[in-house]
Amino acid sequence: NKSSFGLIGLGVMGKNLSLNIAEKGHSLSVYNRTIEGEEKVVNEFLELQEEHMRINGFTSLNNFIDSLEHPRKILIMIKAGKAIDQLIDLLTPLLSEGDILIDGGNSHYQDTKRRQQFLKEKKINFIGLGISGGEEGARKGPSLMPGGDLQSYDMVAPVLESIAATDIRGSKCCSYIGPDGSGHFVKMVHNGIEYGEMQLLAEVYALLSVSRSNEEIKELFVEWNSGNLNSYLLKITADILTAKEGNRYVLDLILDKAGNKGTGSWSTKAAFDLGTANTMMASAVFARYISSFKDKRSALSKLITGSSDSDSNIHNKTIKKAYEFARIINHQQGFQLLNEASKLYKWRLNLSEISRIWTNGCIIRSELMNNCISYFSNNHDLFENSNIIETLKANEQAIKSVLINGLTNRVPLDVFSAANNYWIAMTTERLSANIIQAQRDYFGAHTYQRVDASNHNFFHTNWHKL
Ligand code: NBP
Repeated sequence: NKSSFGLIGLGVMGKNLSLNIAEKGHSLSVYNRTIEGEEKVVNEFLELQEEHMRINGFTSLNNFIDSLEHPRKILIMIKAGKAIDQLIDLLTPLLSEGDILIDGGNSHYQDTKRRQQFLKEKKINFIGLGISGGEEGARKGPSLMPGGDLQSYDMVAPVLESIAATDIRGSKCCSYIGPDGSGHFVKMVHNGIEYGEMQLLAEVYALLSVSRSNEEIKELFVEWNSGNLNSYLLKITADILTAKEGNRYVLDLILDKAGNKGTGSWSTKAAFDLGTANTMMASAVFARYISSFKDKRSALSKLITGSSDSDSNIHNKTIKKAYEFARIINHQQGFQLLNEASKLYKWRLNLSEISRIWTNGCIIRSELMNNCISYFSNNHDLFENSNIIETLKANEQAIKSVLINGLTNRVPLDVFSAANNYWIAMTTERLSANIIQAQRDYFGAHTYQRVDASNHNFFHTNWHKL
């Protein structure tokens, strides 16, 4: 009896996805590499199997491959990067024409495209699958973003759709994204938006903790979460705030150095390549880097003596409005990056459908994401929606107050500032870029366009002669 599906890599994600797949009634073969004859990983995993599940474990790649029905459908859940190429090299001689490999790791979309082309020559199909939801999502229902050849997707859709989260209308949070690396690109931008959302909450916490207790902040977050600001990240941050070990907050025991696995900087680099202004995710990435300079920060902090000003008079409502404002900007920028990539790579991304599969199972699920389904059914840009513009206009004063409060209290507000600057610039008809153009022309004869010329010609001024 051959298995209908295979999974390689029994790490955190692989184990939970395997249990999820088997629970949905699919027969499954699993494989994990064995280092120095140690078969513990596979054996320990098989003990987690429940009675009704049909999982077979393997420590030999040959036996694993032989155990699968044709065409083989194999989900790879190992560390992204070189390990994937090494595994593909081991797998290709064992596979047959028409087999389908699915990479569920956080691989770079350009690597996915390269691997698809390489495997296509061998008549093996390759799907780049973005997965969000972490450990819990993997077990109970993740959000899935598959990209590659549509016919191959159709063949694995019954398994992928059966394990995905369900949205409020009962549809699965798994949808064909588009060709080549589009699934991994969309997952990467998901993470970029996630960086912005997380940093915003960290900044709200920093500002509020000037004058409020963790309990008070939690109460506020719980209240916000019952309305239109509802989100998974807000909910877990509320939980985190009051978690204690003995009589100490866990938060106070955690070193203030933020880690990262690179997807935020990949998104930001993609924004540079595509010429989009993803200032919030970029600021969030840099804020993490700055936090990691702990020793330098500690040393320099000793040089700042004397009491700085402080102002604890900021209203809860003001912070709430500023937070609402900045979240909209973060989403506007994130979807804009998707839209630009879609145009350049001809992916025909459906932003409304992407919003829908991000409404459950994933880390950035929220009420705002729910609303994005309808916002993007007619438009490609949140700024084209009049309700969005009205909300941003109505909250502009609040973000200004929040930034002033941050300056007064010496609290860095990287992403709030980025959100505000972007909005101000985007709603300003004439910016100071005329100076930039003049400087470029002065030192490098780079030329500039003129406001008094009706055509789009470029002009040069001999600045030294004026
Ligand atoms: P883990 O670190 O828990 O597991 C990594 C797995 O990769 C283990 O099974 C490990 O085998 C295997 N592996 C490595 Br490392 N190098 C290998 C190689 N050269 N050949 C074969 N197998 C190799 O990672 P995870 O959190 O399960 O993440 C797996 C993938 O899913 C990553 O790409 C990650 O970015 C992505 N992802 C993670 C999350 C999350 O929330 N954790 C969410 C979404 C996507 P071993 O047991 O022998 O070391």
